[in-house]
Amino acid sequence: MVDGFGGVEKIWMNGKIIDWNDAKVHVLSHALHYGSGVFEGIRCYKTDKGSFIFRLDEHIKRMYNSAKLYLMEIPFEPREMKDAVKDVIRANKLEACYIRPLAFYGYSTLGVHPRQCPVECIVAAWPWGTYLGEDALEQGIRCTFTSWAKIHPKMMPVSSAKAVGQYLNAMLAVMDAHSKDFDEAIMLDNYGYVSEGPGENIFIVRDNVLYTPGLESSILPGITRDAIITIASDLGYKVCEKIVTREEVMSADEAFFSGTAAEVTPIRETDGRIIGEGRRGAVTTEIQRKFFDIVNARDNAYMHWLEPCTIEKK
Ligand code: PPE
Repeated sequence: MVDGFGGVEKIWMNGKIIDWNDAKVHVLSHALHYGSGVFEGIRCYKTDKGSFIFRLDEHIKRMYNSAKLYLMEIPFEPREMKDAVKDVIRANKLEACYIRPLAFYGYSTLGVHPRQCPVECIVAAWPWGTYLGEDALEQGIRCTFTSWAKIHPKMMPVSSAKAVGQYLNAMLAVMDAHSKDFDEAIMLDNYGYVSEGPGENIFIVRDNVLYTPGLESSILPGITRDAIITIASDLGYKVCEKIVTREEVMSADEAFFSGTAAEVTPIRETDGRIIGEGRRGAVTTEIQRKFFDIVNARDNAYMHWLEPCTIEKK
């Protein structure tokens, strides 16, 4: 008997809510051999006004676009996938959780071309606290520039698709950082410019202006990144998407990661260089506070980013 993450008991698989322990695939499934899947990471927040899923439509839209780029046909409508997300949250009575939809080529034949392999879909959800450690959101984290370059869009559609196999590149980066006792890696692109973290976008602050690498730097254009650009602009900050060099990160007044799992995580050091004052800076604090106000339904101006999900109390 396997325990579900955080005691979760149910998973949505191919249209049905089933027991966590029954959500299995054959070892000769195509995705296991070739990384042929597309996925999303979404968060649902428990607020004073009920539970809300952050930017669900945008995540579902990105998932279908990821599938399109890999010529994969998801055998459910986006509307059904949205319902699946809510169904799995409700089935587990999860007031706050991380949600993982995944579509992948399953079991039929092997060989790189997926041919008649069925496209299988799951949506799992479980409680997931801070991504980069207990104190990360307040104290900030220590990063290293890994020597593993981010995959270039000429090699795979990294700037639009969130695909399973692409994360081998990210895995090497994280393992490299951890082996050197850093909390997280920062990846450079094929040309040596700053790209992103293995699972996060990066922002720096200099003289009260925010800078973040653009699409030309092999980034996944994160939905949180998009939210941060909007939030910062609404707060009156200038936000500039441009090529960012490693030394600009090292010399910045502040730096932070953004992402669904990472939320807004300050970066306080890279490779022995203290960033700013070595702790969460003033601009990061203001943006982070606004972000948490928004996801916790405390800011009426951004309620259109929140999808309600009513959950029966346990
Ligand atoms: N870049 C990459 C490579 C990435 O994987 C993510 C999300 C982001 C940027 C931020 O995108 P968004 O979540 O839309 O703001 N990474 C997901 C996976 C994390 C994991 O460890 O698994 C996430 O945050 O859910």
